[in-house]
Amino acid sequence: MNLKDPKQFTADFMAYIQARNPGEKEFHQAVLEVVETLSEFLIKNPRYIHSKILERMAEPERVIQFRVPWIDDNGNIHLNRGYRVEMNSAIGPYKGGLRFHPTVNLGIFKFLAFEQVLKNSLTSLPMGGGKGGSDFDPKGKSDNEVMRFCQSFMTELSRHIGPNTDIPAGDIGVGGREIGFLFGQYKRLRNEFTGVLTGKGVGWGGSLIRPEATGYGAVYFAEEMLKTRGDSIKGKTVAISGSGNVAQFAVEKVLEMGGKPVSLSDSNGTIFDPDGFDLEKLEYIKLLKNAYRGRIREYADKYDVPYYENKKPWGIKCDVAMPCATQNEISGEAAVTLLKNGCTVVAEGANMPSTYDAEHAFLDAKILYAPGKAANAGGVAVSGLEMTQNSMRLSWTREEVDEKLKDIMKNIHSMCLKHGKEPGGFVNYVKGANIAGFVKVANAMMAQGLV
Ligand code: NDP
Ligand code: 2IT
Repeated sequence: MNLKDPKQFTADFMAYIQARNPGEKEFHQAVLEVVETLSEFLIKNPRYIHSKILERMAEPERVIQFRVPWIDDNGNIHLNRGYRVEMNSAIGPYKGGLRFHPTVNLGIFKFLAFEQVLKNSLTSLPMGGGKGGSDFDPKGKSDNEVMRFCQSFMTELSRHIGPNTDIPAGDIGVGGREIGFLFGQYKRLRNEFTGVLTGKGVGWGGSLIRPEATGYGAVYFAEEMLKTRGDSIKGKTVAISGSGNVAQFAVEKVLEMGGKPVSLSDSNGTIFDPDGFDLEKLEYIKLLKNAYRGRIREYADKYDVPYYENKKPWGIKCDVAMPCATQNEISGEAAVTLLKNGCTVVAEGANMPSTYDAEHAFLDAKILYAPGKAANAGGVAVSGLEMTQNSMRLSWTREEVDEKLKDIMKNIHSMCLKHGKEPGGFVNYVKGANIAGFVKVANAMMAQGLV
């Protein structure tokens, strides 16, 4: 390992990661984005290098992979694969979402878990990092099929999790319905009513504002960034991708703050509403996506607005872009288009939605660019608040939780400024978030010895 030149240090470290984790391209990308912003800091603080902290952080403490058999409504047997990557427990029990999507694999869960460790550290709450899920596709399945799948999945997962060990939550394909089925099965197997999952219904241990938290938090973060340039969301045109949990509540908060959200998408295409959404249109979107589980194209039919089949929203002229669907949804080319069209703020609601090239295009253009681990930390932060409420056996009001969420997002923003400000005043939020997130976990690992 080269201990003098940050670029060579990064190259050496990545050669090690690639050799050790062959073929896991999303994991390589997530580690690269961290190492290249940390290398200078590490060279100045060699104690972390000598203790092999980064190597240890990039090696999951435990990986669980299991078989998930289930029966559909017609009596046919199906087989899926379940995963839980327990990445790091230096500052608290493993914490992070479950993703049900046919495209997942171990490398994707490792990237998500690696990011989660740093994100959870940024929230200032005592949570380690983990991630899991399955290649099960909830699309087109009946409620009973989803329930049987969740019960089978939890039957194995329940051996590995617990309110002081590992606390899963939702992510893509896992919302309130799935958390309910998973919780019910855990409770039945263990004969214990505990806060083992977050994102629960408010009537049975869930926190107010948890469904809203990721989208709201990402908009609060965008507002904090704009403040540094004496500006605000008010009056800004905002292009949003996705149409699930994060995207819907990003739209809601942008509207509340006087911005103009104009797009949403799903894996089939993008809708563009030149007049912007309003609360009534948003109600329709929520009904369409959450109750009918329909496609976003149906919005374009109803409101007679353009629908771009198989396209993402990044060709739409906007001031602010909020990718809220999935990883690598902004290509380098799309980033250049966004910049050319005058976009000056990118706040990532999704995890790693910008490709490596897109990220570097945003950084080179010196726009206000917030990586997911900072901008979307509001979701897991309110999950942390849900855990606190469960432990205390009480529940806070909407206002109390929202106030805490705002404070946490502001605090993450301040930490990014502290560690990411470059000579000349530009704030590299990627660097800021990575260093701030790393230091807390690294110091805890150093204090706890070689484990
Ligand atoms: P949802 O399942 O509610 O919504 C996901 C949305 O993204 C859907 O519109 C979906 O379209 C689209 N999408 C998913 N996969 C793909 C794909 N491969 N290609 C194109 N579109 C896709 O998930 P969330 O809103 O919860 O999650 C969105 C993002 O936010 C993810 O990156 C997640 O990791 C991240 N995140 C979520 C948090 C949370 O609290 N839920 C917290 C922090 C980050 P379709 O219906 O066609 O699949
Ligand atoms: O990516 C994420 O931060 C989440 N999916 C939320 C995790 C959580 O435990 O609430």
